[in-house]
Amino acid sequence: MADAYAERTFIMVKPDGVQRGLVGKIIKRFEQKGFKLVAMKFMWASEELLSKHYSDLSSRPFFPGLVKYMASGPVVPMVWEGLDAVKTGRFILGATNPKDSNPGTIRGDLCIQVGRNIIHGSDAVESANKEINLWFTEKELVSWPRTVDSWVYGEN
Ligand code: DAT
Ligand code: MG
Repeated sequence: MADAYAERTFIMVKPDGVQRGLVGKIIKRFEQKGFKLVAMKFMWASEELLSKHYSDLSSRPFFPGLVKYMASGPVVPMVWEGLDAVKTGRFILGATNPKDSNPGTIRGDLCIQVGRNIIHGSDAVESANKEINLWFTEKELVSWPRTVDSWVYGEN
């Protein structure tokens, strides 16, 4: 398959998404779109890891609250692969603030408050690579052939 189909994005169900029982619903949206799951785990992340994950936002007033919230319960970090996975992933998530997220998006349909917006998604290929390497080891990233790809991408 073409290299363009191998773009990867880092998606994570946040603690409120886990507590509210939305993990399956969120996974389903990426799965049914046609993206390929290449890594996933269930873990309780440390404040240290989360501070690294959100290091770009460290000067923002909401940063301490953000890290505390993200460390308040288990999360589900994942890597999804496919054509334009990063950009399309952001569309599937919807705008950062749920009041601006379109209906049909995860945030538009399933949450209300910016500080409890249930899901993270990488905003660029570069940040996706940084985040994937922060949350997963090389061994945990599973490259696998998928026979349905010829139907998803039309190269049959
Ligand atoms: P995104 O998660 O859409 O990439 P971001 O990277 O700008 O958004 O911010 C990371 C998270 O921080 C975001 O999902 C929710 C939280 N956040 C952003 N702006 C906020 C604000 N003004 N008040 C409280 N939390 C905020
Ligand atoms: Mg972001």
